[in-house]
Amino acid sequence: MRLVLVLGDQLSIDLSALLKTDKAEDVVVIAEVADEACYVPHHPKKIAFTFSAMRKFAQKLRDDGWTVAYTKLDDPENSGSITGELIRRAVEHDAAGVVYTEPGEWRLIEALGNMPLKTHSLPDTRFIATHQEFEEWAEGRKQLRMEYFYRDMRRKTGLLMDDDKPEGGKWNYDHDNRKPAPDQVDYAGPMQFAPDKTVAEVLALVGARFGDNFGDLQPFWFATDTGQARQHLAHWLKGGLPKFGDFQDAMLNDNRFLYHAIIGLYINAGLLDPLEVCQKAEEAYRAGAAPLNAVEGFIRQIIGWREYVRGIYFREGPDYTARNALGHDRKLPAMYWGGETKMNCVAKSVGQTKAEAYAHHIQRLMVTGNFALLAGIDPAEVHEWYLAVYADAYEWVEAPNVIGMSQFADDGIIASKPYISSGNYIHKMSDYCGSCAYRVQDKTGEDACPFNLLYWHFLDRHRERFSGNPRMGNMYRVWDRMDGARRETVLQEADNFLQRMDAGQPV
Ligand code: FAD
Ligand code: DLZ
Ligand code: SF4
Repeated sequence: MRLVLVLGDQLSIDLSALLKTDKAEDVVVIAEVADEACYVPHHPKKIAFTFSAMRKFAQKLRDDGWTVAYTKLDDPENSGSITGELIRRAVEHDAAGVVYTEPGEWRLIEALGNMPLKTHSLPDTRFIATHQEFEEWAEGRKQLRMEYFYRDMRRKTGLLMDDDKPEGGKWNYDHDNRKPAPDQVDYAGPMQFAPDKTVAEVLALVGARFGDNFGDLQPFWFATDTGQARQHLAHWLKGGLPKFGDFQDAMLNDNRFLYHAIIGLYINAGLLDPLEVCQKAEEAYRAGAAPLNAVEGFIRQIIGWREYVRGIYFREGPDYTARNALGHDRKLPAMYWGGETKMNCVAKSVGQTKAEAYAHHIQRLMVTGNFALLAGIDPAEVHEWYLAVYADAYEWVEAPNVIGMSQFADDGIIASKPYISSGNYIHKMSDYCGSCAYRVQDKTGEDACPFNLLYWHFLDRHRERFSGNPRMGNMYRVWDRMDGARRETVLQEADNFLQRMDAGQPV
């Protein structure tokens, strides 16, 4: 007999390791371990979601006839690591070896590869593109533009295709999307599930062990099995998808979810299959229940961006998370962990992250990510923060988004220019600025929006690297045309702001 490892983000009944082994002979190993729960200080909701879904998946496997060796976190025999548990179970069951599906993180790939047991690693077939397909696509290209990769994924899956042409004649309908924040949101938000007995037990454990981690454990309402996740998906397809594209980039003080799907955590943990999700969205379009701009935009996020960032993570190798092309070395300020800040956009984005283990893409990119980049925060600290605080965060997807897209620390593999903006963009896309202590209109002075000051500070300190970038020339021309004394004031005020922040003063 062999052991079959199932990790906390591999909770799929069609996982390659389960398909290639034998339920009559082999033993599934699922383990709650301190190493995985503590390698970053995960949000308590994320840990509770993971353990609850693991326990329910183990029960589903047992119901399906598998033998499961499940280790709970508080099991006195728990060795504390995935490899430790495999070794312990191998002795217990006299196993000939371990079969597993490739993990989504180099750290674990290396640890499993170095175990003193016979191992057999299988590809993770829950993705649309194989590693080889991504490599072949990337080979020889000067720039790895997601858009072209996405078109290949459309052709491969047949999603939104009209024979060999894109549905509606265009591959991308983004110019119809991304409207400013709406006055009213006519979708009630994600479906919420009351904790059942399994979840309640996990909540007690997580509250006792991880109650001091950043993040609110209660109220806990995530789906924790595939049936619930599918119910939530159906609810969102009906109520959220039709306006998903329109308000994808909008942000509101009083609405944490807008029309977003809140399914990243379910897909990444294995509760929902990405292709199934996209097919359901396409069905909604074909039935006339959602417009093409919404459905195309949504499908692009999943078969485009999600697959593309995974390709980059595995192509770039284990050192990717240590990259720091811009040489940023400032410490992550306390406001990211809930410390006081006068910047309403940051307070709201961090506040909802603390409450929900969730913020949507533009909050992650253009508020917390933008601020960290403008302020010159060490990308490794930024990366650890994102990996810890979001329920959907696993390194293969988080690192390219943070190190690459958001912090430009990979020197432009993902982003052709840094995602930076002054307060103006946040003002346009949200209602945050109206209730902020700073004034978004002010470019200098005591009340000036810090994004306005830091924006020029960033451009000025990275002039050598970016002034030749054709997409940034305009920004430098505006800066250079500014009166010299005014430029001095901006830089001085930005420095003062950073000094106050570094000294731990609320800014
Ligand atoms: P929606 O906005 O409704 O989008 C639907 C789905 O599209 C998502 O669930 C996700 O599966 C996929 N998707 C959309 N954008 C991306 C993207 N850029 N990369 C990969 N998949 C995408 N996503 C994660 O899954 N895990 C992360 O740890 C993560 N960290 C991020 C960090 C930063 C700095 C940024 C800018 C983005 C990050 N993203 C991450 C991408 C994106 O923000 C989330 O996938 C999304 O906010 C999840 O919420 P949702 O399910 O409501 O998504
Ligand atoms: C995120 C997470 C947590 C909090 N705990 C566990 C765990 O105890 N056992 C486990 O198998 N997986 C856990 N996970 C998910 C893993 O961290 C994830 O499989 C790796 O990071 C690879 O993506
Ligand atoms: Fe954020 Fe500046 Fe607007 Fe305040 S004024 S909410 S700091 S963008």
